[in-house]
Amino acid sequence: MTGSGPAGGPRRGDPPPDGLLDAGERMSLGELRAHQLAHLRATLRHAYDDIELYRAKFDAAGVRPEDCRTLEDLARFPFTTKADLRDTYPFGMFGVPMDSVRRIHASSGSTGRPTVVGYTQRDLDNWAGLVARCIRAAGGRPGHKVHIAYGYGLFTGGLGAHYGAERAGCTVIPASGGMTARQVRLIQDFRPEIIMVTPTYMLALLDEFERQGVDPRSTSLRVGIFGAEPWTEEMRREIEDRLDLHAVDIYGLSEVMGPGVAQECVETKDGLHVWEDHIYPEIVDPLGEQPVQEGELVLTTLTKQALPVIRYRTRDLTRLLPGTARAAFRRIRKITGRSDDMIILRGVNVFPSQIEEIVLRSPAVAPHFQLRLTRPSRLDHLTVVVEARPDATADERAAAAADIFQGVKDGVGVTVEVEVVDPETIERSVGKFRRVKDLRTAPQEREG
Ligand code: DLL
Repeated sequence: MTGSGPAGGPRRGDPPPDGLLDAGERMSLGELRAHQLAHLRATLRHAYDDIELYRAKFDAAGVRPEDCRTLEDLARFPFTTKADLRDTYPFGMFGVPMDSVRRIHASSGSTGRPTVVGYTQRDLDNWAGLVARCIRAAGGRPGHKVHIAYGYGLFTGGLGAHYGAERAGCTVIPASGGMTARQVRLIQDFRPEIIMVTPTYMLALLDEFERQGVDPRSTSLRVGIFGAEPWTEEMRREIEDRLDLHAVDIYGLSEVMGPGVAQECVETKDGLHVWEDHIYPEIVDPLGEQPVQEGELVLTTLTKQALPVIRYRTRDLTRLLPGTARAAFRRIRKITGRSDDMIILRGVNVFPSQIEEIVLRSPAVAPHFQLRLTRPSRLDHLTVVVEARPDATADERAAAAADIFQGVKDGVGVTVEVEVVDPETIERSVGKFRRVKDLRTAPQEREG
């Protein structure tokens, strides 16, 4: 879907009326920079005074909070990584007494200890305010119903979206993830205008609509706010075409806050505005740690009390772009992948999103695919396993396999095997989907 939007919903070129922008969004660039510097200095002071790990790191690097006189001085301070949070598990990086912590979330962490994060009441208020801002930027308005299918629980997706939607004056339908058939019935019966869900689970919901004989384009949904995992422009087109809604991107991570760190505006759909009045972005070279235009996103919180983070290495790869729909806030380009998701195949860096672009161009296959990494001999071998569309003929399936093989060879520069499998044979996720299945017996050291 391009051009004007679906009937009854926001249209492209329809920014929120001025009355719907909050005070942070109305700051001029000069006001924003002054606000950032004041809050950055206070955050560095808070981290140094109240959190042992930061004091040790700053001392080791020979910097003190008062050395930060301009925003550029932040580059003199040490980075924070996920390992710092793991090493101080569970609460060692909290900067306030435990009785001021109102909520805890944790990221599951595929290996080892989870990372635990905490929020004061003010942190929760700020978070809800930022998610509300995201929902308005996506076209949400007071009175809209928001179906939330991000998981509730320790994951920040469900509750983060929930309080933001309430703050935006919307009616929340807290569906959480799973029970796909029921989700579809709820959407039919409650008629929400907005859905917040991972893009891969949206695909599972779409299939379920079709299975129940419901045309997804006939639903009440007008806006989808998709995040928690990478997704491509090709995926946006697929979802917008099948659902007749605006698909916009929301970014965030638990260590920094949760969903709502950055958001795409519906009127431009040109990358995600970082809400810089609360979070300060930098881009560094993932290996050399030098500032660069394109590389790893590094984030510093400016207002957080319970868990301030200084120069957090997100591992997410993107670039910073000037503001558009919200002029003072810089944008990040859609995240193409994480440095830890990168597969190095015979010396070539391969990201799952590159394969997604190619797979989604093939009309005979469905957007459900997985990458299987094996090591049959001494060399790694990548198989793209992708589902056929239900109506695809054997010839069409063979042609799709050949197209994907050639597309990956020409576009990415590696030789892969392509297996087109029957519909409904690849596992579905109800939240974040693990695109890469690593079946090598001795996994290679991953970058990052
Ligand atoms: O995924 C928070 C979230 C919930 C964001 C709901 C958006 C919507 P974590 O579980 O800590 O938090 O995972 C954070 O997920 O570092 C990225 O690698 C990835 N990620 C999140 N949003 C996007 C996005 C939540 N829009 C990690 N595009 C991040 C690409 C994303 N990757």
